[in-house]
Amino acid sequence: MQHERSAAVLSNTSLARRAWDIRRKAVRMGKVQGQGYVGQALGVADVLAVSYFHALNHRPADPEWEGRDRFLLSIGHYAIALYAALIEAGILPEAELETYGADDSRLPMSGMAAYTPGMEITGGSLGQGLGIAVGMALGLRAKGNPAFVYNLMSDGELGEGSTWEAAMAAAHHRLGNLICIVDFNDQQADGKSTETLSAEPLPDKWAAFGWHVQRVDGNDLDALVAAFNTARNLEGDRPRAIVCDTVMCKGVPFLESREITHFVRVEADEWQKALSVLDETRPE
Ligand SMILES: Cc1ncc(C[n+]2csc(CCOP(=O)(O)OP(=O)(O)O)c2C)c(N)n1
Ligand SMILES: [Mg+2]
Repeated sequence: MQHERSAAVLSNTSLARRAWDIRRKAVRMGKVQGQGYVGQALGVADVLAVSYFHALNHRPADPEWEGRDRFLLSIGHYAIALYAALIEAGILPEAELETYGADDSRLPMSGMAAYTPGMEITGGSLGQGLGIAVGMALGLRAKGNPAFVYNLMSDGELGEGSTWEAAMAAAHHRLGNLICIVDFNDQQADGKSTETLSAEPLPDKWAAFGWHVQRVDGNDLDALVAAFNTARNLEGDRPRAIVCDTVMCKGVPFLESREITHFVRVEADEWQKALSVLDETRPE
């Protein structure tokens, strides 16, 4: 099977607009429910924009197309971020945004594969995504399918032993079709990741496990595009990790500067305020 490219490759200016749109959609969903992991969504929006509008080979009108690159959301609590990207990509209709978190919605607050087109796995139990990605990458290779498997995980998941078992297996099986993205926002439920259970020096760890590794500013679109290009085009069969240093609540300064925690506190009147702040910074 040829690895045809069907996703539009856009300029970085357009990517900035896509990232902005993803942020705005995530905040709109948070406003609907009055809650949601919006700090994570704002932080990872650039990574998702580059994934869905530059790197992924996919067909929005046919989310189950066999040749698609698989994008696994290991972190089920980031579902609000992925829904925003799936809506932006045209995989989900925009009107469904209003149903976020409601009974019978296809957009439950934690990601569930059975509910949502484009949600490849049910990833809420942390530390499972990379193992599933290894199995998928092995399966695709066995079928002669040249698609990539992307696994988006968090820095909190680096403390799960299962992540490192999967990392070891990926290198052992020479899974050059596997790209693991770590959203390193230096936050987890108990505080800063580097103070709770540090995984540093993180690039050295991935490298020691036999992976090709890059570490980039995960809110820099140019750096992300370059890193994804390198990961996709790398010769050889090492699995590839991209550690993305991101800022929680990126793009909404009054939230960025708040004492950030896993559960960023957004007061009832602040959802609209956050939308207004974004509206002032809309890229062309
Ligand atoms: C196996 C497992 N243990 C605990 C949890 C509860 N939990 C949900 S999110 C989270 C924080 C994990 O760290 P990270 O994803 O880096 O947090 P964030 O950046 O979103 O603050 C925890 C402990 C879980 N979902 N799964
Ligand atoms: Mg984190």
